[in-house]
Amino acid sequence: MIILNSLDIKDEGDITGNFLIPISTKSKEFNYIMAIYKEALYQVINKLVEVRNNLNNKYGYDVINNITARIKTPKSIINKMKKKKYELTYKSLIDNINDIAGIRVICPLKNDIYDVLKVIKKIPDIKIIKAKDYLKKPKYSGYSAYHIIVETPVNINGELKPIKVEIQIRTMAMDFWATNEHKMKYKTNKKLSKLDSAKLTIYAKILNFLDDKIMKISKKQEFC
Ligand code: 0O2
Repeated sequence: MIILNSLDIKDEGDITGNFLIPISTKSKEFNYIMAIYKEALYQVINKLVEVRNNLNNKYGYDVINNITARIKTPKSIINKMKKKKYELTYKSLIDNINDIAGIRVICPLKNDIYDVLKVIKKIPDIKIIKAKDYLKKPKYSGYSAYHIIVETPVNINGELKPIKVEIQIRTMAMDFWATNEHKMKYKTNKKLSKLDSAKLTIYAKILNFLDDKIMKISKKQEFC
């Protein structure tokens, strides 16, 4: 059960204003921006918990297994901005980094992902501004998921401003692969060998194949 409290955002400046100064992750501006994204994250999670309850009641099984969320760490934000060669200003951060607030929705099967998407599209106040279907076209690494960037209105100094939140929707199999691959690739000091990377890509393909096969059996059962 997720229990969420709304944040009290204090007036520290204007998020849409001239945030053209260099980023300092220890500054009050940085913390202020993170607080705004936290508020956006809370709003979207609350809506997704409702989606989960409605879908689970409708279908009588867990269409959404799990919802997790995080605010990107300052280190990860700066690394991504450097890697993508973005200007290290607050404006650039807000304009370019779409996953400061990130949510992961885990479903049992691929078709559940599309059911969840259909419901998200109907949520009032949630606007999908970008979608990437890595189910139809997995990434070179083998990574597969459905990504959407949504905007949710956050009250900042009495004005509603659209704030971006990334939602990654994966099957349990995709999540198993991505979580382990991410840990092996980025969270240890040892570099993964080319051979092991190639093996992981093949294993992603095998899992994708199994996802399809199990979905087919599950669909057949529905019509019996
Ligand atoms: P972390 O640690 O998960 O935050 P955008 O600017 O939103 O259009 P972006 O974010 O550059 O595009 O790329 P994309 O592909 O939409 O999303 C990137 C995120 O997807 C990554 O975030 C990962 O969470 C996940 N992802 C993408 N490719 C892979 C992969 O090959 N393996 C794994 N395990 N995850 C992947 P970050 O910021 O890289 O990391």
